[in-house]
Amino acid sequence: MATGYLLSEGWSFANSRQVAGDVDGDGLADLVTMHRSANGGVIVWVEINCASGPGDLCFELPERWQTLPGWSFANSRQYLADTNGDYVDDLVSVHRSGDGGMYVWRHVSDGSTFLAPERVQGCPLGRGGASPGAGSPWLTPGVSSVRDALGTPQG
Ligand SMILES: [Ca+2]
Ligand SMILES: [Ca+2]
Repeated sequence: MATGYLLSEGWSFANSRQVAGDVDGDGLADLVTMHRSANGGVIVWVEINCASGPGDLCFELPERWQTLPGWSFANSRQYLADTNGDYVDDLVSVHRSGDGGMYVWRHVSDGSTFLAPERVQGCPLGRGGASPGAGSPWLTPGVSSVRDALGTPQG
């Protein structure tokens, strides 16, 4: 269970973003909060859905699932998607690079934490207006779409 929630982390609306998805694989949508760290970087918190049935609304106290000390809150955006086909949503980040391009990362959920971010896609500087597609210079060689880069659900 998380400790120091609100007090030590100083949660604020302006310095946080939320997304919802099933990150522990129980079929219920959980809340994931990306929060700007006071020391720079981003901290990822998860509130597990503990609803017991239809009409019940329950979220556990936030737990810190990941600390990303070198990441910029202002220069990144996060989404949830199952990138490896295990029916558990993973965190997907798009982060601006130092040269103005951007990279797509995935942070696979193991059901109780997000594993170390893995870069799956690079979108270099100077491609503004281009549409990623098969053969696009946006994509890693051998990858025909962003969906392929992130993984296609199995089974
Ligand atoms: Ca869940
Ligand atoms: Ca997954």
